[in-house]
Amino acid sequence: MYLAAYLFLMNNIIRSSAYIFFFIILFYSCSGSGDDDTDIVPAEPLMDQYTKENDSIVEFMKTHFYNYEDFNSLSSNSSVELSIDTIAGDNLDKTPIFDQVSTLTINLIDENDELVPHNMYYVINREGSGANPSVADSVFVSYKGLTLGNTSFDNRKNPIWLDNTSTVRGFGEFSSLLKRGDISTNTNGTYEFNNFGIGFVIMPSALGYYENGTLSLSAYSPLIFQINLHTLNITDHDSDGINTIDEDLDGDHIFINDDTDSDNIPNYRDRDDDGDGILTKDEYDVDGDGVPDDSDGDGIPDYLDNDE
Ligand SMILES: [Ca+2]
Ligand SMILES: [Ca+2]
Ligand SMILES: [Ca+2]
Ligand SMILES: [Ca+2]
Repeated sequence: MYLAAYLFLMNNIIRSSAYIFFFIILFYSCSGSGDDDTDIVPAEPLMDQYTKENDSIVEFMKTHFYNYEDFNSLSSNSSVELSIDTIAGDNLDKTPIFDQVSTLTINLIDENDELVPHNMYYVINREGSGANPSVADSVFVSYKGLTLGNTSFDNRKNPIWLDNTSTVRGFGEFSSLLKRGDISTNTNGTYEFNNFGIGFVIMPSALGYYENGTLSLSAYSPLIFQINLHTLNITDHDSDGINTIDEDLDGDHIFINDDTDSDNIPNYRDRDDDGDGILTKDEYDVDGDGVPDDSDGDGIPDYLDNDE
């Protein structure tokens, strides 16, 4: 399975009835082999599912260790592949993952519009040397995806570009905690990355694929991703002069729910954000002082104001 291709279904399903509609269409079109008796099983309630999964993640972290000793001797231009095993037998003296992780909490909204904080647990083995990507940026990454049962469901040894707005939520959130590496060019013209960020994260399924199982992944699987963040690209998806991260007006890290002119094109894809017929790039900062213009002084910048 290819992570980027799976898009952002999880966020959409929880957030937007419009996208629930979209997903149902997709579901029917995928299963459309003439079987009209197929029922759609409603997704599990988010709060119950989270509680259950968080318990198993915590239990997993207390009973397992990772190959942390291998990360002590990292060379600057390479990584070490994450491997996880049970604390037992010869490994009884190993430090459990539970004692080594930090926690990042992501707030999701459930089917009743209630806030359900979701913990992700992570280890950063090497911070990286440059800037962090945002959750809106594109990242050049190699990665490995594991289940708690130690099945590898997705694996990229050679780095590829992924758009953080299109990966599963937890992947983008965690990659934004890592920093990019330095690029050096060798005498033969090839280039390599040095001191890039390396780490892994363990997340509940609502930050992954939730009820969407695949051939290699069962529904409601908590996920483990090891990510090597080689470099990044700051994105402006609609080329309107405003970076995508700055088009998330409510700052919730979800980009499809900011739509100033309610034309069903979210701002990060909309070249005329307020729908007044003037392109955002032509009214954002006409005087070039680096501050968005506000002609009528009403506190709403012109590019979001259709009556300035
Ligand atoms: Ca938003
Ligand atoms: Ca825009
Ligand atoms: Ca406009
Ligand atoms: Ca305007």
